[in-house]
Amino acid sequence: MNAESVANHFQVPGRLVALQPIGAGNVNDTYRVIFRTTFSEEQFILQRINQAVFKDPVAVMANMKAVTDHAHRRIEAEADQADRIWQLPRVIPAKDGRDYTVDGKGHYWRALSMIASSTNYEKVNEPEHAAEAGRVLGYFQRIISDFPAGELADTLPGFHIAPGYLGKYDRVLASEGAQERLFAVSEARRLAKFVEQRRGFVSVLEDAKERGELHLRPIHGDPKITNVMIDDFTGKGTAIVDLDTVKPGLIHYDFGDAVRSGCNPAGEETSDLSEVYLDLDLFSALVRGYLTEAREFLTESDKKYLYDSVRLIAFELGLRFYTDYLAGDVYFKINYEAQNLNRARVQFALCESIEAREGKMRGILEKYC
Ligand code: GN1
Ligand code: MG
Repeated sequence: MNAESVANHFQVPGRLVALQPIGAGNVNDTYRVIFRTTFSEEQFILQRINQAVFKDPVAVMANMKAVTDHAHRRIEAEADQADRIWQLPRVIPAKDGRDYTVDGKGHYWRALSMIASSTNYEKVNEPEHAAEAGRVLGYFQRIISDFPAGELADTLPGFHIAPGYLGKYDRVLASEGAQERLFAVSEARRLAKFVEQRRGFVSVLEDAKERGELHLRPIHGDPKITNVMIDDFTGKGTAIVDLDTVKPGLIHYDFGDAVRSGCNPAGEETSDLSEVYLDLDLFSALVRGYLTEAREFLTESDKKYLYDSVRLIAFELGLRFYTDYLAGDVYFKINYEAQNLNRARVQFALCESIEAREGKMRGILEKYC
């Protein structure tokens, strides 16, 4: 079934006017849909859930519904004291009352409300943007921090468990296809060395979790800069979107991901490695914004691991891209040959830059914690 006919399955008044694919996202297929009645227009987001990644789409939608219902109540309760109008996508029910619809081929689709008058950006160049990205993540984590993580399904087993990604890498590396790529591409061999030098630190967060220093909480899972919506009128952050990775995890996965994405002015897709670095002004601003909200729920041990989370998540994402390149691009969508290798090069260059700035980054964290 095509997206046009699926769009009619949801509880939206009016008739379909337009349906436009939105290129963003490395995993799901996303469309912006416009419906009109005689007097009004309604726009919403329609997504086909990638079932190669999300094996249990019903559980993904149950997590999303439970967390957004909770968060919407908190947003309402605090609205009078807030310095802005916070938004968060709402799951639009299908006409049969479910939170998704299934097409004739067994594909799962969902509809989500749009965030009004706002824009997301691929890159960050101004500290104020980075501060808003930090603030938006801290706010989201804060309003879901009292939601019991145990009630959420683990919809992506192994997600952000770095030692698991290393195990997967080792298995892929041994395959014939991977060996052929390594033999043919010198840059691929260079990245293999980069990974070898960092094996030791890959379990830093999982070890702390094992020791009971860090605890599972509800997290966003994917707070990269393109998922942060900036209000077109005020320039302030107004929402975080892309909620299909909301599940139990360490808040560090989120913090690390927000920083690796929001403090590298070159973005994820550049091919010029000389542009890639961790910008300390952006970092300082992001940390300031994040802690405005997060100070309330962070423990002393949480704070201890913030730097490590940044280094680790940049490394981990590089490793995930690199592994996917070696495996023949089976997970992340690509638009050109060797795109996943290039994405890995960017994250590893960023990781090196983070390592070189460890002292300064720890200093900034101490100042704001
Ligand atoms: C994927 O689909 P998208 O673009 O929101 C990935 C994230 C990565 C991100 C990097 C479920 O997110 O973990 O950080 O690409 N999502 C999943 O751009 O693997
Ligand atoms: Mg995502």
